[in-house]
Amino acid sequence: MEHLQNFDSEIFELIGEEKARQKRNLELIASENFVSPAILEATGSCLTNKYAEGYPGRRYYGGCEVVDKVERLAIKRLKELYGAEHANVQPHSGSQANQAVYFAKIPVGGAMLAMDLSHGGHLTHGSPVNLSGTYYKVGHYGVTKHKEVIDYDLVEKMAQDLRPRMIIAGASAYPRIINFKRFREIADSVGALFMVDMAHIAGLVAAGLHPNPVPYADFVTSTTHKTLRGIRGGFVLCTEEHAKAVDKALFPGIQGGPLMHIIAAKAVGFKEAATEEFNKYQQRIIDNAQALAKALQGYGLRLVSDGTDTHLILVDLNNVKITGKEAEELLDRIGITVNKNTIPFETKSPFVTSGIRIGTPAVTTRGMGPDDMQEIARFIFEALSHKDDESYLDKLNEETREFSEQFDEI
Ligand code: DSN
Repeated sequence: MEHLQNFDSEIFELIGEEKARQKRNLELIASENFVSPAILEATGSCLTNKYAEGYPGRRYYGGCEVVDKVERLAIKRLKELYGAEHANVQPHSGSQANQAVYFAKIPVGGAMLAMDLSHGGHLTHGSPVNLSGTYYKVGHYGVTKHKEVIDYDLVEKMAQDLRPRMIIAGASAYPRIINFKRFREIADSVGALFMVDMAHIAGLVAAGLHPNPVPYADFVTSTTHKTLRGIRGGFVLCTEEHAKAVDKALFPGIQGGPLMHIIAAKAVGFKEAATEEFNKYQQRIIDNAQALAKALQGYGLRLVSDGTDTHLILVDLNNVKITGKEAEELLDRIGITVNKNTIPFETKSPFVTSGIRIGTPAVTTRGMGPDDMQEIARFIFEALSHKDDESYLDKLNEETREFSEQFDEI
């Protein structure tokens, strides 16, 4: 980065500072990961210079013959990865992928049924503070009180009452496998369209470790950067029947020019995700999450739904008398990064919360395995139990630094 260093030492130094932070800390945010050097190189390429509004072969600018090939390759790889009929690789984010599907298919004032944010859903699934909750009439389902798994009977009942235009499955803090077949049956029973937002589990799905929603859903949206370990961005998959409507809703509906350097980097990520090595990596993510879940339970911590089938764990902190906000700050203090998270039937505000969400994709990318999860669980438990003991926290901070140094640089 010599040009950057020479021209803008302030930004150069801040990038260095962030790199050191990423290397120093134990990154347990379930939605974060570290991309490969090949993906970083594609992102930093000259493709950023090109405007290409439109789609391959149908652009509003000249000079698109090369970026057309890039986008076609990304589309081909993505369709093959998930067995989809149609793919749009232009969404700048998961939010915009979702918005494009809504804009294509739900008239303003129409109804959608989606998972409640505090039960693990997502802001863009009809939260009142999001565009989706402002433009549409929204019903929210959740998890059962006892087992804390999706209440499919409730989904069915709400679908019959609400008669939504679209039912949405997918979550950002749900540790269990989602039954897409059941959702499809419910959608069919009320004549609703069915969308799955698989952002969190896209890597697990690509590796065959979580059921693929594509055979069941009319639309599948995703980000590219969580378990999938690609560049930051989004995509939409759909059946041929809805292809034109989705493409039109994305551009010119809600976005302008596609980010061609990002689309190239997405294509590299899809190539990585089609390898046997990637499948093994995804299995390690799950093994690590399950090892960490067991170890945390061994320390008496309560996990929502009693464990995990995926890459993430939701810890209910009520029985250790600490809020999610305090736990997030405390763990930051010892070099462990997590996020506070609401839990089902939450009683605290989203700024405080009763839980933390923990994910294993990033630490798995750095080469950590199930034995290392025992150590991470110990760090977490000891921090939570010594929250007012500054010298103990200093000691833990030193221990996590030494621990982190043993693993791959990112
Ligand atoms: N921000 C993402 C997450 O952390 O799950 C969802 O958009």
